[in-house]
Amino acid sequence: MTEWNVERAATVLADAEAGRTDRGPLTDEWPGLDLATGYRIQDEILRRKVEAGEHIVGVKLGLTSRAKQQRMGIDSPLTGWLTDVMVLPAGAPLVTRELIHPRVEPEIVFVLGERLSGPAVTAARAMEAVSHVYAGLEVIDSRYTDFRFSLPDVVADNASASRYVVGSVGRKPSELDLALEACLLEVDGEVVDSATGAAVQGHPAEALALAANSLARRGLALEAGWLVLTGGMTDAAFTRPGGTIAVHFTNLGSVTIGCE
Ligand code: OOG
Ligand code: MG
Repeated sequence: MTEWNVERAATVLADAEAGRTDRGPLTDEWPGLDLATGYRIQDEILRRKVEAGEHIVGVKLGLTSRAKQQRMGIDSPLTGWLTDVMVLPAGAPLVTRELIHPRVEPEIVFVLGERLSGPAVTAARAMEAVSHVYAGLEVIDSRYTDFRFSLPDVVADNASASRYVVGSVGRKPSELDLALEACLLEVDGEVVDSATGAAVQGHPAEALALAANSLARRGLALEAGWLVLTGGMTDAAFTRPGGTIAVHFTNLGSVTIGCE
């Protein structure tokens, strides 16, 4: 049997993404896969994408809310990379056949006005680095069958990152109480879930600080101009061709994805 290593795992996951096929979690075959190695696999997949011409545009957090942690059965937040090809422009359809089994979740999105580098970043310091806040919908598409994975698996798989849409209403952080900022998640015009920003680590700024501090442990920082998706506020909604998923925020406007 072939030995597992970072390169092989990166190839397997990159092939699954490119070929729109799901597979069992790496840890079924590689029980020794640990969190640090998971991040090395994530970084190797990113390195190959950048080599192929993609640009890093930011970072996503995952599993920052109880709703997400309970659904996925993992209680540790994690980070993944966002590149320019993952952007779904506002109004563009989500072509479900281009993906494996996409799900959509509402998120609060930060744009950084300055570099934010850990360790010891506090929520207050993190907010100082934010230039604008937006509504977002993230499309996650685990490369693992039925979204079944352990923490090192989902880290290796870039936190199931696939696509994201950013709303058109940008607010200065000082204009909002983000813990109280509410969202309604609608599927086909029906409200299926709701949350406030407090669902995300008590305040999305805590999630941003967590990302900065977690990256610092790998010698990395959040760069000026980057987007940060702070994590699903509610459970993710399933997509279907012909369906519509929308989120409506109190002050951040609405974002809609039509699926085909
Ligand atoms: C992992 C990615 C989680 C979030 O916002 O919590 C995530 C998954 O649920 O597949 O993006
Ligand atoms: Mg997410």
